[in-house]
Amino acid sequence: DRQPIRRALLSVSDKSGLIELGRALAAHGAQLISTGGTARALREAGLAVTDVSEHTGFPEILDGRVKTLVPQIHGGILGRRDLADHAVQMEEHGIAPIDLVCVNLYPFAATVASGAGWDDCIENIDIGGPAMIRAAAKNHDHVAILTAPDQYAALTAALAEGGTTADQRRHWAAAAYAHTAAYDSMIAGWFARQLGETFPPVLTISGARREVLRYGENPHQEAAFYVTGEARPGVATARQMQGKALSYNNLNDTDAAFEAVAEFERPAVVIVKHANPCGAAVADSLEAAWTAALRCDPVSAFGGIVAVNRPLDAATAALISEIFTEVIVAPEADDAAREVLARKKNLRLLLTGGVPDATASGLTFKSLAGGFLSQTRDGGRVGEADLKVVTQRRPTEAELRDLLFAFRVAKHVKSNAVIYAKDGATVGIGAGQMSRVDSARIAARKSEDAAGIAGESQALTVGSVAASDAFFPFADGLESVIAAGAVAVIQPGGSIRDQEVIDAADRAGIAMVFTGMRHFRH
Ligand code: 93A
Repeated sequence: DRQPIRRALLSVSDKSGLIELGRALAAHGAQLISTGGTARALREAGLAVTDVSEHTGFPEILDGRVKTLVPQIHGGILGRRDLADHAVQMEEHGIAPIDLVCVNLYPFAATVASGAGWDDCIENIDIGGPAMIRAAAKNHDHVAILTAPDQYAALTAALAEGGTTADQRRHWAAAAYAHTAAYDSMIAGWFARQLGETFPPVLTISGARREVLRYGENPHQEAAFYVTGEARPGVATARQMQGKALSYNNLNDTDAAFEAVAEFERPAVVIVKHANPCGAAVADSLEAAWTAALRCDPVSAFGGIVAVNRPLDAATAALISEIFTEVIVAPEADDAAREVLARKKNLRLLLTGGVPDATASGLTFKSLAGGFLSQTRDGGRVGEADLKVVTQRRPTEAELRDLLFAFRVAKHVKSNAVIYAKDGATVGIGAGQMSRVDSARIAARKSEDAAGIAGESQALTVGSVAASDAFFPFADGLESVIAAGAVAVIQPGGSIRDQEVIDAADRAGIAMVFTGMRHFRH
């Protein structure tokens, strides 16, 4: 049931692989029909080509806006070969059947990325190309449609076998509609951005499939990784330098870790387990930050994901590789660090080329049955000037620094989040509990465990500061933080019982500041 190709229409902006394809088609006796630039390229390679205008008897007009949008082309693509009536009509109007359409579109994305103005972008919206692609894909029973150079080899191989199979043509048709859908989403997204619409009536997000993953969150779930093309440095743009393939959970956790570490200006390390930080620290060097971050919860750090916000050096790499680590993500790594890590064959190293702007705008998505939620990324940040001291005691300078650090970490911990910190490092993290008191207690208990491992006599939370991602609805959460030994607290404030909470702080003689900003993360 193989179908030979007698006539092929080639019209491509991306001309890679074109000549080889043209040669293969010509070698199998196909007539080549092409638009301006494509015809020129084929001719220069010595191939015989019929110009579209010659084939249709109609010139390319309106500066090329109308090249292929004519019945001779679309009739040739859409006519059914199995209906006598279609054959009669085509004959009557002098329309020759086209068996292969090979088209890729005007480079709209590249034009936008180059910083081109409105008119240039509009001119790079391809109309004739998508029309031919969609037509050929619809008539896949009789027409093969190629939309990407990486499909050419299969076509060439099929020619040698006598033609394309129905199965091939169906797969190419599916890819063709994905191609035009992604193209139009890209244009719709560009319009929405130009018009300042964050949430247009229909939100079109398009992603290209990067990889089908081995499985999803669990082995019985299927999964794939799609990339949207956003230039934000991170997991989607990273180069993997070594190690096994990344799993669904690896990708998710690595993203969480890298987004968190991007919050800090000083050298910083964040260790993530199950999408939550289990240690975070800033210091004068990555090495010092790693040691401090690890101390917070060395038990959980086993098999964790480590993110750093500076080029990775050999000393830090050596320390990290002392414990079992799934992934390291860094903006860069020097040769010595690469050499150290190369000894750990399974360890995955991702280099992102940069650190994202934690305050940059962007959208996030969350799926729910029958739809999805979208919101702007939590780029919110509080500085010293935003803080309101609500207690009699004011935080010291050192406490203030730790409070702001802890609140930034809190933003990346699943709610309810309570974080204890000291000297630029977390010393206790309570995440994802249904009650804030539980988060406070769990963080303190984990800190006691960590102190035990470090051989220290008292929990690391003694003399620490504490951050809460949302207000304390009752005094009990704060009392539990005080019981753990915290001497200063940062929280959004805004509860109707704020006064009870402030009174509890004053009774204990601790300092408390309100941020006025909440950082829920679910
Ligand atoms: O300007 S168009 O929207 N009008 C058309 O009729 C048309 N036909 C093909 N763009 C059109 N094309 C596009 O031209 C193809 O999709 C392809 O990307 C490009 C190839 O042009 P050239 O062969 O001149 O390089």
